[in-house]
Amino acid sequence: KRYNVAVVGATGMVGRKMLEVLEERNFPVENLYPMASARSAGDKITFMGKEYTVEELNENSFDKDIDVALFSAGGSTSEKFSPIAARNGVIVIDNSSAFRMDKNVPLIVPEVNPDDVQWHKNIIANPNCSTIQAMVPLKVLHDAYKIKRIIYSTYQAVSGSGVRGSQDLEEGISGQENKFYPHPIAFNVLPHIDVFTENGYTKEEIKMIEETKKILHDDNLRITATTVRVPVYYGHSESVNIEFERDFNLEELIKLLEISPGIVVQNNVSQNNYPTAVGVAGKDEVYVGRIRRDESIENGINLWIVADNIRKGAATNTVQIAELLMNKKLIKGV
Ligand code: A2P
Ligand code: 11C
Repeated sequence: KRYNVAVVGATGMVGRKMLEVLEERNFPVENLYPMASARSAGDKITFMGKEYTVEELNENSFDKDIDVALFSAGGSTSEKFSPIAARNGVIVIDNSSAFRMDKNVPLIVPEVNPDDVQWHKNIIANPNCSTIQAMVPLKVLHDAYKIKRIIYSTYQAVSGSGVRGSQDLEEGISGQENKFYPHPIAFNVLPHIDVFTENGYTKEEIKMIEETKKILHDDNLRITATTVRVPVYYGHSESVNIEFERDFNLEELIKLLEISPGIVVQNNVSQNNYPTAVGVAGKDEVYVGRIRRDESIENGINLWIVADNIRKGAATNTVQIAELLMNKKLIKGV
């Protein structure tokens, strides 16, 4: 079977990567419909050796026979157009935050909660990038030792803010003033991602906390987070401290991570071997290292988790959800 696929936001940073990942993984695309705003309508893109013309997204875009639409054109575009697509029988996989916490919308990391796709009502959400990469190893450990509490501290790349974030870093390095972030990002570290809310946390921190509970199906988890922007172009790094209900054997815990799909363990510190943002750029797996007991508490562990935020954090995870639908025979196809 082959599938008619729309990519909404096909000219953006994530949309372009989605096209690249679909091509790399040989997704059986029958017809491709690249969509974007009026600004880039008419632009040409090449996909699997064929040339396509970018269409302007509008109310009638989903009148065609489209099986699945991958959306990455911002929250307001998703809010407006995903329901229109869904009503037309298109399955939307949405990379924005618009529907993630909606009770009728599954929030999926394919290695973690694949069975949740079963109850979709034509909209499926792709989690926030910093949540996705944490979920892959944490699910394995939650199943084995039952997580009680998580402390997330993140070191996130400027590409998470799109083109304007990367520009601020590049221009800042050459001595120009910051235009996008509230402070210079070049040679600096900003404890601020997305907007601040009433309780002093940022939206990014709240996303990590709430999305973790939804994906791991556990509202009792105690979670706190500090999310930080660092002057790195690609790759989010996370220091994750976990307290378990049950005791664990460190060797066994490392083995469990090593044998789990989607994870690469780089944990040989005597060889200076640990994951770095630059080292994982362009990779689809989640990398884990610096695995060590937290000796200040009973059943605690520290992990260093790194992944390419545009790939596993966005484009790859979205394409994997489409593959999951295909493998579970949940999309029609032609
Ligand atoms: P366009 O290139 O026409 O502006 P990024 O996150 O890298 O800025 O990319 C955002 C993507 O979302 C782009 O493909 C952009 O298209 C698309 N986009 C933004 N606003 C809209 C909109 N109102 N309708 C359709 N596509 C949009
Ligand atoms: C960042 N995590 O690094 C954000 C970007 O909810 O999809 C992703 C925002 C989102 O800035």
